[in-house]
Amino acid sequence: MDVINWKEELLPYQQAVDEMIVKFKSIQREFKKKEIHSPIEQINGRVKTISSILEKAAKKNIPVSKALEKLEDIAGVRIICRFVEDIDKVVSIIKERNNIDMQILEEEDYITNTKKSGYRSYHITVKYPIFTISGKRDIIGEIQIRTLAMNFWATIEHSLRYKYNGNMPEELKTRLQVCAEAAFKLDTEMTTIRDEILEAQRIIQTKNNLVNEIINNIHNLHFIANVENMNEFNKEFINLYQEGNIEKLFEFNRQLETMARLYKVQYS
Ligand code: 0O2
Repeated sequence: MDVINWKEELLPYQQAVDEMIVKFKSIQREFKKKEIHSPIEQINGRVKTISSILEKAAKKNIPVSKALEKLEDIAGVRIICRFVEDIDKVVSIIKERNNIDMQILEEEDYITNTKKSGYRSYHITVKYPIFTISGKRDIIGEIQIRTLAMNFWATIEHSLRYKYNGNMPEELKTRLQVCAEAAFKLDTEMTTIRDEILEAQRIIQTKNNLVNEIINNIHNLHFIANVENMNEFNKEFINLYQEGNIEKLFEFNRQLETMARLYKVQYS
């Protein structure tokens, strides 16, 4: 059997993970910029470790030489959502891209069909094309979509599963199943105060965007238009910010925009 050059073989998987992360982060950024609730809360990705590949191949009776070809989650991206309903939105977003920049091969809904362990998550197996210096390659990867609560449970259960290496005591399994139900109950309860949470999120986002605009305007007026009394504006901004009155901040920004128009400052 040829020696596998793992470092080289895993490189395209890393590229696929990196590219997918960039794409999902862009979607998240777009929602935030438009001050719309983003169904994507966090994005993580990883290439399976060599020991985890070997372990899974052994578990599934796959020869090591076929592991890269047969295992479908070597490239893995995880999308974490705030609410259970957000999972459907993320799934729709991915489906819209089907046959455009990725191809959906399989879907597994472990939310409706909860695993015996208590595991909940939505899995989408995709074929993702990448372009390397040797040409085009299709990488098979798995996108896992779950809520913060589901992720909390899965992370804890995963480490315990690892600790017991397939021999988890029955009592612990049962307790974990109870915890999984409690996590799902938390998700359901959170949904009932969803509007309240979304409103809080929107206020924070509006304020963040406004502060960025003000800083940008002050920066442009000072460094591009060389407007002199910007120190005064800066102080006024800090005072208004500390006062915490968003309406006054909006008014202040309008003044800056009027000045910028006067000086015909180019926005960056
Ligand atoms: P890692 O370290 O996260 O990559 P399976 O035969 O069920 O193990 P298969 O056939 O590839 O795996 O399909 P499936 O069910 O889609 O599972 C793939 C991944 O889902 C797992 O990868 C886990 O990440 C996650 N997963 C599935 N079931 C469970 C579970 O009961 N508990 C936890 N915590 N995660 C689960 P790996 O390779 O097991 O692990």
